[in-house]
Amino acid sequence: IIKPYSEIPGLWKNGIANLYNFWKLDGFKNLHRIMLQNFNTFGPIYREKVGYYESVNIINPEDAAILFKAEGSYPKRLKVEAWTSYRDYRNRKYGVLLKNGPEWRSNRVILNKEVISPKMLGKFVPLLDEVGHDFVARVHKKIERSGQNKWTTDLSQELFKYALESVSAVLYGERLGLMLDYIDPEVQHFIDSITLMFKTTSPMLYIPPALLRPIRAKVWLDHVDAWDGIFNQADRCIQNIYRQLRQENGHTKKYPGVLASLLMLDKLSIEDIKASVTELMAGGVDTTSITLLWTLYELARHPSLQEELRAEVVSARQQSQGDMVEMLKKIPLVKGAIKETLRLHPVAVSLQRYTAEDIIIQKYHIPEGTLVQLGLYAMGRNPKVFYRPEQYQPSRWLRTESHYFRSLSFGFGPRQCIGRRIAEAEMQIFLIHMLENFRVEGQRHVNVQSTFELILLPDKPIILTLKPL
Ligand code: HEM
Ligand code: 2DC
Repeated sequence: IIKPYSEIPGLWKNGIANLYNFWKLDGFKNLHRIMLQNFNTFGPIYREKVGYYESVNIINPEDAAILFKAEGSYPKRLKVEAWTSYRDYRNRKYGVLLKNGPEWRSNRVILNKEVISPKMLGKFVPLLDEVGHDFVARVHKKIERSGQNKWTTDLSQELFKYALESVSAVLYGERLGLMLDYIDPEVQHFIDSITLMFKTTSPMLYIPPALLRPIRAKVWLDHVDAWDGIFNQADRCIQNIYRQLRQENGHTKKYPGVLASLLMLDKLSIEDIKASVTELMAGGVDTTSITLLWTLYELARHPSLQEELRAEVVSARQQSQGDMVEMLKKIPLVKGAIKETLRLHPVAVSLQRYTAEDIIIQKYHIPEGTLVQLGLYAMGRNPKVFYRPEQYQPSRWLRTESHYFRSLSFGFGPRQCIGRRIAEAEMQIFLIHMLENFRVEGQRHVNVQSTFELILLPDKPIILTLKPL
């Protein structure tokens, strides 16, 4: 028996009252915990309306499968109005992140070949490996300078720089030089702008920018400043490559990076290229760096697991004799660790799609065009989905435990994270180098949780100690 849409449990009748309650619970920071609680109250499907944001929420992998099978040829996520409003306000084009429909698809197909195709890995890996080496050298120097044969610090700033250096190396085929002691204040401003951009986005998920802009609300003004900082720096990098390309006008053998490849390919307009490359550059900083920070945090808490990973890396190094692409095929446990980090500490609290056809989930009818969210954070911590979910266990991803629609940290299908291959290679290479050089230790009894600032972030600084092996 199929029940009608209107019978889905949940609080969806008064968006404004719900927004008020949400705000009282400090919901802007606790979205992931509120979702978890809602699943506990209402079961595996609930309907919700907060402010003007209305959705149906699901948690089971089997239901996720139904949702993604109904995403159609132009999969569409929740529209983040703060981001589109900024572009409309400044008259800038949308990149793949924000485009929809056939235009999204045609841009995405061209970008896929340059960014996410497995063929590109061979080009990216040497660039990323160099950044990994430089990071290790930098940590050794910090350890030496400390005079204590160890370095105790909050690594987040260092990881932001590592991530930006890595994604820039791939996009521009050039180094920014962020592993050096002096760092350009403009680049620091870019990094700070990304964090501010995410932070100011979350309130505007529930209160439309169209209301905030005319009253010159602080979040809107800060948000505009943040994107201005992002676009200014990206424009500088892009101009730089564009100029070089016109001067050289010949082809060097070296891989020139994603941007130059796209310009030479000449299939997308320059404005479209700029828009997407800016998104890639901005999307490539906080995401991977925070995931690496969480991974180091988990490895510090699990010393014997850390040794197991180190043994895997050492043996992979021997077997591949310096060929990094080969080496990346021999580290299943390191890959499991990254998946496990993202299960417990996902970047995205949810995945969403507007359904392209009517579907039935948990016996409820859901009409075409409904915004359905899979609670990724809640799913990762659900004992019905993952055996002993509270345990950090990379080996669960090697075993026969079912993986069916459980590994979704980068999303799913043609609209999944376009930075996925870059992110994975960058994170694997980072962990390889760190495990080969340092032992990571943490502070005892400090329990770090997530806070929602559009992406999920650690709610307090993570202090780690790095010791040379
Ligand atoms: C989209 C996660 C790193 C750029 C997404 C989505 C998720 C995600 C969940 C939405 C996918 C969907 O709706 O199915 C992550 C995680 C990362 C990461 C967990 C690292 C740990 C990156 C990096 C870049 C990037 C390094 C850039 C180089 C993007 C872009 C989109 C996206 C541009 C939108 C793609 C589209 O709409 O076609 N990411 N991401 N991400 N990500 Fe990532
Ligand atoms: C945030 O309720 C919670 O990868 C909302 O690299 C629903 C929602 C919609 C879109 C999601 C966002 C959440 C989290 C951050 C994501 C974003 C799509 C892409 C973005 C997942 C789950 C991210 C971090 C991109 C960012 C690119 C950058 C240029 C802004």
